[in-house]
Amino acid sequence: MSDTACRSCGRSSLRPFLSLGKTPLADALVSEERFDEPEDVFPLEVAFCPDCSLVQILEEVPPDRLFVDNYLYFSSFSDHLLRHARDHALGLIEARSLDGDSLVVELASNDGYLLRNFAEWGVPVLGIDPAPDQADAAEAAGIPTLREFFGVELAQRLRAERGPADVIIANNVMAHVPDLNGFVEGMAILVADDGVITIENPSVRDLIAHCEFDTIYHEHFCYFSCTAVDALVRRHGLYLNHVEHFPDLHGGTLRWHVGPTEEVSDTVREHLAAEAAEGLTSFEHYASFGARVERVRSDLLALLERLKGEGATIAAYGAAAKGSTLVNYVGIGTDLVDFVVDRNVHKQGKYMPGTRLPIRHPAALVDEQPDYVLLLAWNFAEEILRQQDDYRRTGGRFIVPVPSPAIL
Ligand code: DWN
Repeated sequence: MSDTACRSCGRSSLRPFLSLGKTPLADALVSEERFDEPEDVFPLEVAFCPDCSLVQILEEVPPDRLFVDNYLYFSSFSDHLLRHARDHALGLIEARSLDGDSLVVELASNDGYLLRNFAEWGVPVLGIDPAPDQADAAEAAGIPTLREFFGVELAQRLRAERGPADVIIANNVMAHVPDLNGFVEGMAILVADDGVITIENPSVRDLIAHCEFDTIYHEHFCYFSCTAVDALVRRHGLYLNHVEHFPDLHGGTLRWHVGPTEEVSDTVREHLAAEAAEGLTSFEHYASFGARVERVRSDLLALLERLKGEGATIAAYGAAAKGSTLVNYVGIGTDLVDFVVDRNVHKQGKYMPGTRLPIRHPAALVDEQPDYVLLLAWNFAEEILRQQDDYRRTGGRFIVPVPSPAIL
């Protein structure tokens, strides 16, 4: 039992079920100049709240440390994600009859990858993102962006200055905020009475089912089920009215449609019932997860060591935050993996946190033709394997680490 209060309901009955040790910050890639400098590490321990079913980490790294200083994640480096965002935007424009008199606000709008779809249709938008480089990129694309963290104060100011938002979009951000109730209260303040809030995050049900432990890192304070989201939003006078599941995005993502009016659809009841039936509302469901994670670690290490022992050369693909959790928890250094490739130009030339794997351009795979490539960005496997057809046609083979290590 931990005396830490639950980020949602505030009760102090959290039950830890997994520890990934002390790890560096997943997106804190290391520059050449700082290669030899020690980096801060923080405990990475996950707990379950038996009172509201929220899964969450116990450590709290300050958000400006996580998302402002040298934050290198840009959404626009995935074609799959860009298509997903466009479908979402066009669907909302039609379903909500959005037009020049509407207002769409995105929380954690990154480089404008999503809002630009609304702007192209003449729908007024506002991005909110404290990461300066991403906000600069959004502004350069014509997306007005406030460089702030979202919460009650900003919501009140925006509602007073610009009026209510017809649509609030919060993709991959609600898991990233330590003050979870302040964030949701802010959305309740800003959303129009007939408006909608769409919230997207990876599903903790998929995380446990597919052993996606590498998606656990300090940026992700919380790991959501529909059960936990339903309790959370109702605390702020909002209702979980509809749920969409995207099994192929980020290892399994849920999109929750939330609003000030109770119009609960069957999709919500179905997901709540399935989560209860599968055990997501009880500690026992999570209690065995640690042993499964340990099995992936030992199996993956054994596979890489065997291949290396046979004289194979191994690289990796995707300097992802999840990749950082994986290589540091499993212990994958340059003794096993020569380099990591990544399309994000801001990451190339840097090193992975902790194990210091060098990050290069994807062309290195064809140039150097390693025998194997460990796919750290497994959530984009289809897109990346298609893109790396040349490497594979000349005999290169990919290894996926989860749900269990396998050579494709
Ligand atoms: O919640 C978060 C998720 C949504 O994105 C953020 N906190 C941080 C980030 O997590 P991540 O870094 O694990 O996300 P990705 O998008 O799975 O990372 C994929 C990495 O692979 C990126 O660095 C981009 C790169 N990539 C690539 O090199 N070639 C991606 C694709 C699709 C490609 O074709």
